[in-house]
Amino acid sequence: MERGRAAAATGPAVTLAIVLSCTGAWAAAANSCPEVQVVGLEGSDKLSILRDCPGLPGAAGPKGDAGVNGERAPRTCKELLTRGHFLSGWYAVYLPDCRPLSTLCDMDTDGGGWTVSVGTGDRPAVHGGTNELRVDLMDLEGNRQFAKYSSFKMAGEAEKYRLVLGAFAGGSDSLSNHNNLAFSTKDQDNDSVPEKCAERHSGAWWYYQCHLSNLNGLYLRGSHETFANGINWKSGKGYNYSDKVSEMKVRPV
Ligand SMILES: [Ca+2]
Repeated sequence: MERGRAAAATGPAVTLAIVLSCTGAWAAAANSCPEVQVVGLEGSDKLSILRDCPGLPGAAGPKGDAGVNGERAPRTCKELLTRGHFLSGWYAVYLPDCRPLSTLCDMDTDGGGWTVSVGTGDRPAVHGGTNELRVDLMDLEGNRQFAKYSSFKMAGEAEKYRLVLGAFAGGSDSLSNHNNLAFSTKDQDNDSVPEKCAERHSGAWWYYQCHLSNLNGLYLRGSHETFANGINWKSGKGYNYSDKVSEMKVRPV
């Protein structure tokens, strides 16, 4: 997936999908309603009104595709894979409130079932439980590198989306040194130097002073003379080479 990008300025979009049933919400709301009130109309009692309740459901919509008997909506790419979806691409996965979320699934790499982060400043949508992390990089010639970590999550807003990274588990590591650091953006300077790493390096990342990796850096298409402001991975092609493709992807363990 090729991404033309501008400098990352947005905060991280974190979606925490917790294991919840996708049924029962309507029933709970209905049970809390007051009783049906029958109100007379000009001496007649034919008009029934539901007071202080949600309106009645509308007419049924068109019939959807048949579901799989006894299975709830898929919440992760890994669940889709186990249900026989072997092709990489965009799928609907479902949030705890049953809303569908269009999600890019990598069903090919390293066993498949990876939920891929897309978009500047976004980090992977993390589902409840432990998720492993994989970073895949590709240069302009199609050479690939990767890094894998036993677990990944981002702390909440109160902790400035601190990186909580598990053990390095293979490939080429340029992220472990960023563990436990807060996320910095152009507008949120949470690094450990007086200047703003996010501005200096044109990205949004878990900077300290400032980085060994910068996957939200500028899309500079290969070698660049400017220092460390591209899509850089220090242990890969270094501070003066911007990879063509960078993907962060998570998979439930
Ligand atoms: Ca600073």
